Amino acid sequence: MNREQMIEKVRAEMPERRWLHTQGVMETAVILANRFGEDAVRAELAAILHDVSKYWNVDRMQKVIRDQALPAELLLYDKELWHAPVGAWVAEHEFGVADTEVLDAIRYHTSGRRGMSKLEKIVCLADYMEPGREFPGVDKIRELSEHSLDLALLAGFNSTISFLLEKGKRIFPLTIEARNSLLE
Ligand code: DGI
Ligand code: FE
Ligand code: FE
Repeated sequence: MNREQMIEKVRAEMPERRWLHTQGVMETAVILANRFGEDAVRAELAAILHDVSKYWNVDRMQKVIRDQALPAELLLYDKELWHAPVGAWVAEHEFGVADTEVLDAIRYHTSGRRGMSKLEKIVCLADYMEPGREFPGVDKIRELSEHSLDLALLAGFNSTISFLLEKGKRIFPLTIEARNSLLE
């Protein structure tokens, strides 16, 4: 599948506003890749696909998690986390993506994890700070991203963790590990 076909197929999976978000993540991921010395084509590919299953219903995501033996622990945490590993599976099996690092960038774009690759960090950070994003602290994240991928991403995880604490929600262990790992 070529880039244009992929874009059309992803676009058909989501409402227009999510497609606008995806385009913002694509542009931002390319800028960050060029800034921090990563392959912009792979960063853009991961960005195109990162939210491909965001609008799947819960049953459909649960089925992929169970049938494809994705980590069952996910089912104990917020369902907002599920579209990332499910998306990686879809990217591989429905879009023919074979690059495991691109697949991991999709898989960990929401939760993060310990010892993230540069490509994983870029996609995760682009998702936080694309031009359409508005939340308290996003401008600080954009500012930090001018110089430091790690400090900007750390600020992103801090903001998510604070948000989850405020809402009284559980925090997926990989997110805690991602934050600790950036602090080390
Ligand atoms: O899919 P997007 O909206 O573009 O962004 P995302 O994939 O980063 O999803 C973020 C949502 O996931 C955000 O509303 C917070 C929620 N979430 C729930 N539990 C956790 C979590 N995010 C992280 N990083 N860790 C969690 O434990
Ligand atoms: Fe997402
Ligand atoms: Fe996203």
